[in-house]
Amino acid sequence: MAAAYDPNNIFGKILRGEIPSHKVYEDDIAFAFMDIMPRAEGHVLVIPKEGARGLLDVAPQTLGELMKRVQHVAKAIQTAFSADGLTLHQFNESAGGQVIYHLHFHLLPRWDGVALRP
Ligand code: DGP
Repeated sequence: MAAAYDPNNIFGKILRGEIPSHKVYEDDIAFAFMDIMPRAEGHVLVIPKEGARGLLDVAPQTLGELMKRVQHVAKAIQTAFSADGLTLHQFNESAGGQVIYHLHFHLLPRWDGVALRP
């Protein structure tokens, strides 16, 4: 069973403005910013303002609203970076590859024949 949400995680600090980020979108539900270790040009993270650890504990209504923002930001970055496609990643718990324990979606613009960076 997953641990409780800890607001002291890095993305919680970004939401509170305690550490800087390159913001690309914000409203009452979501915040989007550039990934500090981009696996592709234009790699963006979209997070809820709600304190959720991962996919399993976020409120379903928040998740629905959040996915509308994911789609909105995806369209914007696909256009801005003239991408041929887009990959969406979302990790849960260390076994699932999660490092920062605040729910987030990775939006990765993709180009034909171009692999993700390691
Ligand atoms: P994961 O939890 O495995 O989805 O990976 C966390 C991602 O967060 C990883 O791609 C790097 C990114 N990241 C970690 N620390 C910071 C930070 O301080 N600022 C930003 N913008 N991104 C970060």
